[in-house]
Amino acid sequence: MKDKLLKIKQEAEEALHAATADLEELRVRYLGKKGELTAVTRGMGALSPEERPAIGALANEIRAYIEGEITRLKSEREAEAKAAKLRAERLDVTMPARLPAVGKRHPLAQTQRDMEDIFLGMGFTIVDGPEVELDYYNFQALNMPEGHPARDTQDTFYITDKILLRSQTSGVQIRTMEKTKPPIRIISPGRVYRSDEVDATHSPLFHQVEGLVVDKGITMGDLRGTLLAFAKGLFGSETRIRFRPHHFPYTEPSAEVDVSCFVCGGEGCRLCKNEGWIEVLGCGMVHPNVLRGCGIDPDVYSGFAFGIGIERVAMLKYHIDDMRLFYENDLRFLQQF
Ligand code: 2U9
Repeated sequence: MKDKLLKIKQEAEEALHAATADLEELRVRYLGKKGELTAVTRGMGALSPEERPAIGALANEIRAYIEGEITRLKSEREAEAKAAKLRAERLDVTMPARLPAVGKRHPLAQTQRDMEDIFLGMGFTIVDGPEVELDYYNFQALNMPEGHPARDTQDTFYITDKILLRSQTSGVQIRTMEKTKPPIRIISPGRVYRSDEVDATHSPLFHQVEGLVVDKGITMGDLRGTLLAFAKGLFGSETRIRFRPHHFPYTEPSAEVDVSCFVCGGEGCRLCKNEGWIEVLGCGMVHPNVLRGCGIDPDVYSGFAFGIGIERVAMLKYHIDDMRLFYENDLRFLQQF
């Protein structure tokens, strides 16, 4: 019986230490109720009382050995599996994070903000108004009665005879003058519409910033000072401006304003087409008819107004030669800003 036990131990030892050993199966095979060791110890009744203690002790020792080995091997395997899992799932927390895709402002929106900031700094307030406008606020109140030839240069889209898409933001200023007593110091940025064919410099929808100042004693000197400060703020502190006489029905006198070229400083280059000057805006002293129409006495008050195309400014600043790029939403264009 002793030989049998030692044989079991030897077999068990070999089986347990095989790399592929199924430990649970081996536990059942040797230690289970129907296991080999159990079968031997059951047969101990046939032994003589002298033999029994020694064989019993050996059987217990072998059982303990097998049990111990199974427990030890199991935890060894568990530890190995855990270590392998940790190795496989290794995470380098010091790696740089994947950056979220951050959007940025559209070049037109950025240009509009830059312009707004300059005027806000000079004490102007931003005023909004409707893009769908009455003929009265877009034309009539601006000294352009029905049939006035200047209406042709600002032809727009009509919803009815009397309702249209605004061709300039001036209606916002008219409404403000109707509602508020001077002093008035406002800008009205926003979308405007014209019935123009699309090309590199025209679009049926574009953007403007218009400005209006009305108070007692406002002169062209104030207009010039304001626009010079604006030009310096937008194009650099070395910028100069010049006025060229012009005509608008809503201002008198009227002027177009050029800035000295911010690329060559006035020497002449490709951007300014060797002129040294670049046209950027129109302006003038508010026409007395316009003031009167809003209930402001032109003998007491005077004012100046100006209009600036945002697309034109953005094209100059960013050296963009085709306006259509602003509206196509091609990321290869937009991501450059
Ligand atoms: C009121 C009175 C007068 C606004 C003005 C211009 C001159 C002008 C253009 C600039 C480029 C339009 O975007 S553009 O095509 N605008 O030249 N705008 S004076 O004059 C006003 C506005 C409101 C009550």
